[in-house]
Amino acid sequence: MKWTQQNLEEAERYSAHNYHPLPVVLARGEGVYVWDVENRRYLDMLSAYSALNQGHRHPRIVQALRDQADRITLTSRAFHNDRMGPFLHMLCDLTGYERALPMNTGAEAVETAIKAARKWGYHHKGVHRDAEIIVFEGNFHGRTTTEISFSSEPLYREGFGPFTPGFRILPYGNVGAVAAAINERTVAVLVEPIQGEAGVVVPPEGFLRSLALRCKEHNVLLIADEIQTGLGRTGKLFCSEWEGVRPDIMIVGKALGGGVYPVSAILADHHIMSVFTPGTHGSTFGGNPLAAAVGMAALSVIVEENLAHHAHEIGSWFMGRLRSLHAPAVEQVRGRGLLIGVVLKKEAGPARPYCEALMHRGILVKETHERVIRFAPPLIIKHQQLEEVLPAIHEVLLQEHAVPAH
Ligand code: IF1
Repeated sequence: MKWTQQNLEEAERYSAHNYHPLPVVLARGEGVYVWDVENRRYLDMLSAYSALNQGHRHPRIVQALRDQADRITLTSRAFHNDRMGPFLHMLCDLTGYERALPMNTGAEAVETAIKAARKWGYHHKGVHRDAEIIVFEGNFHGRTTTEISFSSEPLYREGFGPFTPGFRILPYGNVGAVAAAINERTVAVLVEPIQGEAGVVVPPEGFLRSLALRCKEHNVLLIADEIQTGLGRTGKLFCSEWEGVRPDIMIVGKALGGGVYPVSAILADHHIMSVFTPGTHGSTFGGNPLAAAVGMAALSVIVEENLAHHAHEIGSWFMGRLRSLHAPAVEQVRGRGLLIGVVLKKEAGPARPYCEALMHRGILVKETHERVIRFAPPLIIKHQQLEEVLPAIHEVLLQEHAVPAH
């Protein structure tokens, strides 16, 4: 316990307290497993919120990182580098978009999509001023000042104003509300195909499809934030595919960096992407050769190991098993592929103590929105590895964790 304790105290003493992590200090990772400083092993069922779809330290991704580190790592966009072109080529071929704009974090990619949509609105749609973007209650698109401007979560906003105007927040899953809200200044609808942070909220069947139709009808861009749901997580390369939808702008991040480096991008066709001309947007690190080399390896692994299909198969099976536990504390098991939320009943108390109990049994998960336990293991996970932890999950869900009222 000595190392754990020392580390927790150090973090407590020196870090900004903007997180409430589980009290586990990780020192090593491989595949679906991580080890703490006391060398205890855990199954990682969070995967850094889907940034580790390919698992920890995937050999091909780490090799790409090493090889590129031995050549050149950063050039800035003042010069070309020999990795960015091949990376964006691969990304476009794989996704069917004409252009890609590389950034680093998810938050930056969302910002990029917002800027693209606004400029498209002014230059192509003929909106004169005050472009509007429709977003949804419960959304999570990042932490920049603009992104929290349209968050419906007071905790993310309080004390951080003034905010960026130009956003309308509508109920998630309600296309009628969108149709009614679209006006001559509406340039885009920004949507998560499944809301991760809100508690793995799956919208009603047909929502995305009708949304895409409404957007087309009114010449409004559909922007899908697939930072968390993309790259195989929900059983398709992109979650939008489940509804046969091709968004006008696709936002990717997290697993695009293969768990070793931040890599994000927006994808769109030329008629949209062409709003960006030299000097209008950029980033010191976006498209750097190290990121590009890692991005290519990350994509290859997803494709060649057939991770999307695997996530679908194993995810459906695992969700079925979770449901068949019939744990009295559980209200609902929902999700798609390997993005799964176990919603607890009110009387079962908050999800946090369940996560702590799972941690003590060698399973790492994190609560989201009080009452939801999110299960999102790396997509490389095997049937047998999930089978092994089911009894422990069952045991924890059957236990009494509710804090007694006093
Ligand atoms: C944190 C949650 C997940 C995202 C979507 C953009 C971003 C995210 C759909 C921004 C990031 C993260 C951020 C992380 C926790 C995590 C999260 F719990 F907050 F909600 F995944 F579910 N769009 N999500 O999910 O990407 O700038 O972080 O690269 O601690 O805030 P980023």
